[in-house]
Amino acid sequence: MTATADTTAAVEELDVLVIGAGFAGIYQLDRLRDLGYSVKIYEAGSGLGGIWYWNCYPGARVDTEGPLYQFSYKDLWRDWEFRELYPGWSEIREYFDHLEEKLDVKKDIRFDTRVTGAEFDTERDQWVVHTANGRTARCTFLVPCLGFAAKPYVPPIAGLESFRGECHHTAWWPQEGVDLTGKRVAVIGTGASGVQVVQESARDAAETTVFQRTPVLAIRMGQRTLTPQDQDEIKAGLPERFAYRGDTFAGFDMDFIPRNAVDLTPEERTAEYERIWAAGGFRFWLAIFQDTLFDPAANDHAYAFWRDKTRARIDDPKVADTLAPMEAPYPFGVKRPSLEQNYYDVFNQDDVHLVDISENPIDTLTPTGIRTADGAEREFDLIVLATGFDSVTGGLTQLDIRGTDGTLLRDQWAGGVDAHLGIATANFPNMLFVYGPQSPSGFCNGPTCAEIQGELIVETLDHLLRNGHTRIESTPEADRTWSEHVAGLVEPTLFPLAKSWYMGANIPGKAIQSLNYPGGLPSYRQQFADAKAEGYAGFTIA
Ligand code: N01
Repeated sequence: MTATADTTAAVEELDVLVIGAGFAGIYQLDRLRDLGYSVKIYEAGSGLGGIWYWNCYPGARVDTEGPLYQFSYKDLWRDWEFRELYPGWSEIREYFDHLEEKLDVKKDIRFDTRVTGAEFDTERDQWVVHTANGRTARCTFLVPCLGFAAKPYVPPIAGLESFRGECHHTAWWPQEGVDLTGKRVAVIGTGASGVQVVQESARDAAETTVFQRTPVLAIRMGQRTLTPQDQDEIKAGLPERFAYRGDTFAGFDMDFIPRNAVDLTPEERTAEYERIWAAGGFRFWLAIFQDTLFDPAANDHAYAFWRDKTRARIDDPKVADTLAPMEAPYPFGVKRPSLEQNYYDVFNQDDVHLVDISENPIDTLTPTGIRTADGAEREFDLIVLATGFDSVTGGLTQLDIRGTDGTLLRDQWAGGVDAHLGIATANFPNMLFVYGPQSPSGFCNGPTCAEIQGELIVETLDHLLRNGHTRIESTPEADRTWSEHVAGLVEPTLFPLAKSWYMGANIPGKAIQSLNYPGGLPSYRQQFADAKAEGYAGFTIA
């Protein structure tokens, strides 16, 4: 990308520079501005929304119920209604317009301003931050709010450059959109993004071919348009649901059933499965029996229920074997189970084809299409790379951020992340990241985390600035202890058994570790509160 030089300003001096104008960044800007600090957001995109600015591919839609996918503070929810239970990206962008109307944030955001790097000035205890358009800022505190999916992953597929049709990664989708009508579309990747594109493509395109390496275990969304009566009920219940979401594992209004699947009779178990399945959404994942993500036997029960529900919708047994095999391809729920509306049904259409690339890998892209190892060549007009992200850490490590000893953050973390409380790392003082590595981030509903973890960071910054502190840095010991704590929490779970982005295993060569805090939001809040009560234990403050 070429950046237009921004030569309008001299060096901008700030208390806090926030990177990213998604939920987390907007919360930081608004709260810190209220407290009287000088703060700005630098945002690479041209509009608000963060992930919802970049991810505008066909079918992009949130997997959280809309009413819970919004801020609870400042009564911003009182005059906002999502039209669908699971809103699509354009409706979510309307929500960000609503935030602008209420909070007037844009005046303190520099759009089209991609941060490229930063170094710490130890003389003045300031970050010196650089952007692609030639701007420089000096700030006491740097607060990256990059989200966990800020660095798209494009696998090294042979011949990628030779393809002469259109080819887009889902997270670099053209803002003006791409009309699928009448096209021959290939979708590579079947995570949440792939599932959503396939559903749209199956409706609009002439032919859709899905290249699947590992089956996604997608669950029933239960999408619906919300009626005026729904809206009234939602409004009435929201304060309670907002209050509850901070006490749940993942920041939703649901939590695990405090019973073990293995202790129940088959009839009791099935009755519960049917109940949560019918309710839809993430309930068949985050409101399931508490042993599901720990005990292989419990997990097998959940998988068998999912498999039977799913296979019943697929006409061709061979296709069913690829999409929903009799044996679990990995434990249920340890790769993210996307929500689907008609994903499995579309494979019954004559114009939707499935290629199992675990058996028959992609050999190369050609100028006109894709050749697989069996020699078959298929022609396409559009190839969609739904191949995911260098998640959680990639957004930070792609920047040239240098610590006090000159080390780049990506080099410091090359062998794995150590980040005290998931907000800071030694050698990089005054940089506190929201929704970052080793915090609840990818395991937590975004707006919940932006508010709850975000407020903990706002309080920390306010404490420092109000008391004239100019420097905070986590100690290497505290970073290591937190990492060991995270590793200890994930070890008894089934998460390490799948090659997922949760474990960094989707990127060749990336260190394998839990990138999110697996202890749940309440435990995370408690640990933060304990550290704070002990005068920010694990940090040196000057
Ligand atoms: O990415 P993914 P995503 N050759 O990493 C395949 C959030 N999100 O963008 O499983 C062929 O899940 C890869 O195969 P495998 C959500 O948290 C939310 O879909 O590694 N295929 C996989 O199928 C989600 O979890 C929403 O074998 C290759 C796919 O690409 C996260 O973002 C919507 C390959 C990547 O799946 C990421 O989702 C979208 C290769 N070389 C995203 N490399 C909603 O809320 C990778 N793949 C709705």
